[in-house]
Amino acid sequence: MRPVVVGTAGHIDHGKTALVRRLTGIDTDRLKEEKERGISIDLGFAHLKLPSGRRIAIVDVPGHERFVKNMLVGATGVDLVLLVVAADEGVKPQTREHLAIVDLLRVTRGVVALTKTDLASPERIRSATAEVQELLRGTALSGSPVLPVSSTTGSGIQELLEALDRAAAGAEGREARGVARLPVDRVFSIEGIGTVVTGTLWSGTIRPGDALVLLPSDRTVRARQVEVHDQAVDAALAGNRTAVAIHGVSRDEVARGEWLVTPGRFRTTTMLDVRLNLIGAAESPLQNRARVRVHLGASETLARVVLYEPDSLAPGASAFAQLRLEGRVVAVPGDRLILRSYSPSITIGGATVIDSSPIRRSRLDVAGKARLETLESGTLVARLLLLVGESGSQGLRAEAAALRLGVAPEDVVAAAAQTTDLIRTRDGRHLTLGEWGRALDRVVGAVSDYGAEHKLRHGIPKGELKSQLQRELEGTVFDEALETVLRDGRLQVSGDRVSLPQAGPSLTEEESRALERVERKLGSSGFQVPELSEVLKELPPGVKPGEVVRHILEAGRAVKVTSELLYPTHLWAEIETRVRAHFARRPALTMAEFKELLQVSRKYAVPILEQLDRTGLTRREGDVRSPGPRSRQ
Ligand SMILES: Nc1nc2c(ncn2[C@@H]2O[C@H](COP(=O)(O)OP(=O)(O)OP(=O)(O)O)[C@@H](O)[C@H]2O)c(=O)[nH]1
Ligand SMILES: [Mg+2]
Repeated sequence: MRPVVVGTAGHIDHGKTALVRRLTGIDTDRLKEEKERGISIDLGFAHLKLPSGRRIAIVDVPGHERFVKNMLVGATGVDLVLLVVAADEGVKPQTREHLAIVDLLRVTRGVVALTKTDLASPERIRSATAEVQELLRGTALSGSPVLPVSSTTGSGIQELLEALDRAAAGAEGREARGVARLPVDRVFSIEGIGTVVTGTLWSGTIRPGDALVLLPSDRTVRARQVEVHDQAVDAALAGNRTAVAIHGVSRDEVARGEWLVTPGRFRTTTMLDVRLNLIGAAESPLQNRARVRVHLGASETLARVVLYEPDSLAPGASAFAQLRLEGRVVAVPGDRLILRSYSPSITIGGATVIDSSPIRRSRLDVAGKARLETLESGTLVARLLLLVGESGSQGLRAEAAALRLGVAPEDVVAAAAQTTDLIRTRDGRHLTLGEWGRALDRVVGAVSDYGAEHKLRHGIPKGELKSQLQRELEGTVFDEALETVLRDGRLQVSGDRVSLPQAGPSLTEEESRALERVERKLGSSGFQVPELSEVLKELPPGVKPGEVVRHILEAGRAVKVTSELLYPTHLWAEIETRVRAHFARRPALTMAEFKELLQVSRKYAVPILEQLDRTGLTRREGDVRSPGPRSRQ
């Protein structure tokens, strides 16, 4: 069964706490001051088993107008509201304010308890019932059942339990998949256990042993023990009133308003783009740049409201706006928050988070407005396409998209599978098809540009290509794009070099003639090859010597022994054949023997032998060479 949290609401002294005690046997007024003054000040917590067997948690809130900010903390995360109205007094200011708050938080299920019926005449009970029904009209709680009860005599309590059971059965569940997110509404410490935080788990699951982080303070902690309904559990699920004993912080380092979340998955922000709704009962229009109190989860943060369109917003109206917060908050699209005026603190409206990492701006252009409209009410596929499009060639991972869209990563993967306009890279990035096509074109284009610029080279080394494009294409995106164009035959690779297919180096006639001449020269005097610088002197003015040498080497037409000695490949092969033949007869090769073998002077013999050592055909041992590892192949 889905966990359900019931929150009380209603005017001071109307009997919320007495009713909770009657229902659960738990006195939620724990503080000494509450006992002394006979009113609730802070939140109280209880739980109960309904007739169906369903367990529910109850958050009892204070009705006093000075403690509405505590009520707000209690109301956040509530699935079902238990609105308490005393029959003898009827609807009062905080009846209205609390109702407005739960309505702004989009709590859509409710039960009204008309309390203190033992103090009211049947006629009074009837008129109070009608008054409440009238009040509910036009809110999400319109049509909720109104049940007359007395906490003193117990009359109507059974019927109320049954009504709660029916309402709880229809409550929507929360997202137990995905990342854990719990607004901390209470912190205390227990001897021998340490710091304990409590709250309603908004999403995900928390298990003993989980690594978690507190935001915005950014403290890493570990869950030691997890409790739901005062019982240790293996896992608290989304929707559970949860107590977590945490290791890693002292009681003084945590406060109400922080979030206990999965590490590395949430970013705090000081700006939010929202849909703002001013309540109809607001006393005056909301002015652009007004300073307000933003209540989100258990947090309260001051902010300025930047109204994008009108300069002021009339009571009952709604508009896109940007909240510039004075502190950091943890927000996800779809989150609902409450706005109260700075002074006096009165509830003036609510807002729904649309973009939790917006750009700073004061006006919306047509495109900006269309974008917010899509993010607000587009399909998940449309919203995903929009964000992926904005991520460019970086791409957007499912987890990051999920947080920016306020859904579970699985939903992002499913949405991505529904459209042919996205591709998913091997490392999990989503790119639009257009962006992917551009990435492929960039890779091919860079190779083609390189070929045009360096006609004598056999393509561009992969590493060089990658670093050339690193500003435009993220490393893994590059790797996969290159692989794709190679597979599609748009490029070819030979060794480490990438080139256009069939695009050997294209030489001008002059260049190829020069090249031939150099090769002929190098091969014209046996093993005593002429010095390279001498050969290159004869090149015509338009041909670059360095390019010619690189071309010859890359084409495998010569072996470089020193910067001055290039041996045409057929000559080099002959040298190696002679050395192998020598080792077939003798175990060692002296310098004198080698000079004899090739009919060359020491000037050639030394560098050639060193090259043979380097390539492993020979191994130097003092003055003689013995067969190297390659000689056995
Ligand atoms: N006769 C009678 N008295 C009630 C009933 N319910 C509550 N009371 C009394 O009304 C007073 C206020 O009740 P609470 O339950 O503290 O009211 P509350 O709504 O929790 O008040 P706050 O938390 O301060 O907003 C107490 O003295 C209760 O004993 C009822 O059904 N009948
Ligand atoms: Mg109370």
